[in-house]
Amino acid sequence: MESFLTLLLLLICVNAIEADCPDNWIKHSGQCYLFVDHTMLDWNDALNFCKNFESELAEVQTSIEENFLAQHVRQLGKGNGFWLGGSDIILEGEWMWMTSKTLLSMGYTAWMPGEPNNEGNNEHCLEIKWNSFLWNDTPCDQQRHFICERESRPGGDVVG
Ligand code: MAN
Ligand code: CA
Repeated sequence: MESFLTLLLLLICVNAIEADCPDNWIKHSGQCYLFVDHTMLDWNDALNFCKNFESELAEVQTSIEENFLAQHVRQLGKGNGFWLGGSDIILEGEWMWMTSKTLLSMGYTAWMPGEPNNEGNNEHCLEIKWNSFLWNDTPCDQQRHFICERESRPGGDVVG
């Protein structure tokens, strides 16, 4: 009985330490990610969805993060891309991560060859393609899956 209680206590503690992402979010490198693949929204609605969960559309800083996203996008996309938090809506051709307000040109990028091409002069939002995992600019009013991202908060969502 005593060892059972010890084990129970241990499990509760471990849970409290690890449960720093909400249920159904995936933890990676100190961040929490939600891959929304059950519905599709336009870019603005997707951003608002993320904000409702104290998160933002995902911003990609490194090839490690890109590879992590790619793994999940490949499994979940089934023919549709996912919105990321990049846009050139303010100034054509100047791609910006809209939450951190950093220029993509200052950091890591993974554009598909030939992108961004601003097809029809109307492509101002950034999707990660489901099959190549690379980036394309596409009209912001299209419907896509999307990826929300927030910092993980140690002990912040304690379930234990
Ligand atoms: C489609 C769209 C465009 C993209 C081209 C690439 O037309 O997805 O955004 O640039 O394909 O061929
Ligand atoms: Ca394009």
